[in-house]
Amino acid sequence: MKLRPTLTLRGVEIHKGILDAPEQAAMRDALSDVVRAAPLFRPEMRRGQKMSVRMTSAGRLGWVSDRRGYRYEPRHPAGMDWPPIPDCVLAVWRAVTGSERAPDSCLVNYYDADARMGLHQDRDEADFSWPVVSISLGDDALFRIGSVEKGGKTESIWLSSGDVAVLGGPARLVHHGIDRIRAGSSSLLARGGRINVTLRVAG
Ligand code: MD6
Ligand code: FE
Repeated sequence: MKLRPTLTLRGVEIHKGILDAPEQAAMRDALSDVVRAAPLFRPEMRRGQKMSVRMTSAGRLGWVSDRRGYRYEPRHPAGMDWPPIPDCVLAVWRAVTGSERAPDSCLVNYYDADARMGLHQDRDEADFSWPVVSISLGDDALFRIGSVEKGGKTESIWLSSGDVAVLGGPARLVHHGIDRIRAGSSSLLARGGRINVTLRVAG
């Protein structure tokens, strides 16, 4: 892993190309073990619409969404414990946060060619003084960043495989989302698509 000068967009710190190709492949393989232990599922939102992104988690707490709302749970909806967070993923958290405290939640999102994620804030965690660290693998994604307040101006940036984004400090609660994926832009994942991993101190 090489820490290079970061780029900052609306307070979000972006480390381009922090993972080289072998590191990306190792993380892909570690995440496929996570998915084998805790299968991807398509969460429902409060009104019953299904998200287009499929998800699972690793760590002590996993993020779930259903008609009862958004929250962290100690178990997968199918009942199993979440698997441990892979070491290669924890190493990225340590490198970009410098923190000794490990994250307790690792959300794994899988985007196929048509998946997207609407503008949202990450606000289901107990303590917003910890950053959220996000790792991109596979196809490029157009990441939109707005403000802490709803509405107003947004700016977008393409995230590529091996990039890491950090939402911390005054940017911890900015609105953000994924407008679209550039299908076929990466050959990292055999079936194509994109994986996004987000690390958090959740509870
Ligand atoms: C994604 N990312 O990149 C969606 N959340 O697929 C997020 O929702 C996100 O990138 C919190 C912090 C960083 C993120
Ligand atoms: Fe988010």
